[in-house]
Amino acid sequence: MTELVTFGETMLRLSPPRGERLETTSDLAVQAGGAESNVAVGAARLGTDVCWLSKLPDSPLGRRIVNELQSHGVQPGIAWTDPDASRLGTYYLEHGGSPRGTNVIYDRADAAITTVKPDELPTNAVEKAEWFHTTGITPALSEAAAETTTALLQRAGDAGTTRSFDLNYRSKLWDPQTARAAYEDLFEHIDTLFVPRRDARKVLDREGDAVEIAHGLATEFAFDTVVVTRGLEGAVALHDGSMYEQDVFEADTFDAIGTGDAFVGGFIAERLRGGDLPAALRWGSATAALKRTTDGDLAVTTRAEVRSVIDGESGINR
Ligand code: KDG
Repeated sequence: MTELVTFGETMLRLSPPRGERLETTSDLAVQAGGAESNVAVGAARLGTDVCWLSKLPDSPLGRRIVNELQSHGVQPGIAWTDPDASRLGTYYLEHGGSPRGTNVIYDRADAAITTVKPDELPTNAVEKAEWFHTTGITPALSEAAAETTTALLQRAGDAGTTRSFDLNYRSKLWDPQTARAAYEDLFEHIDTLFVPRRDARKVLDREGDAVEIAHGLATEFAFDTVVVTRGLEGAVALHDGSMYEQDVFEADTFDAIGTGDAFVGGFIAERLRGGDLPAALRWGSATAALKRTTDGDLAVTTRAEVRSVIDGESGINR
């Protein structure tokens, strides 16, 4: 039975090799990338039965995305569209290096998902699953995507499915005021909120440290669990009145994109296996550390590797 369902846009990620510029490169690595499918892959690789819902053009490009995600064990629940009437979103990623930042360029306007409707998706998967996850990127894509996000969260809630939401504010998609209003409308449907501390400050106008932010949000919106992530300073989680803290596991950062999604995938996978909050934070943090060591959006890892990180074992395996 499907344990976890995620919903959102997946794009083709096109990136030049490190040290090359988009302006001049003749090589682009082609990979699948999208916050909600990144979470799906992270959890599937750890043994969770996962279905990812999306809308894609029925073209070689749409099938390319599905093939890649399926290869990691994710079951697709796709509304396929006429490829002549819709398109696949793409994003370009140019890796940075001090003093030049990493640059993301979206080319996703009018992608197939911008016309998504709940009834063209296999929403019974959401009702039957134990957990439903989506992010604050999806409602930024279009009115239809925002309405579908609300409808799926409502259906999940009515069916008793646990619902989680990662704020994932993207400044290239909308402004903080519009995003905040949309997020706050969704909060009544959310059980577990993941929120990067910088987004809580910038978009939700929260002050104070991560612990104060978690308490403030849990009190105001009655979340069951609030996880505030702090980049390299680790994460805190408030659940049932108790606060838990988790450091990051050290890792050489090869590619940071997708780290937050890997954390969420590891966290949900462990909660679904019956792990408590501290265990879920450890699994999230260790999965995120492993993600940082590899190229691409996806946390291509195994349970054994995550366990080794948690147990402090690393080095050469022979
Ligand atoms: O969290 C990683 C995402 O930012 C990346 O996969 C692209 O989904 C993406 C987005 O909308 O930024």
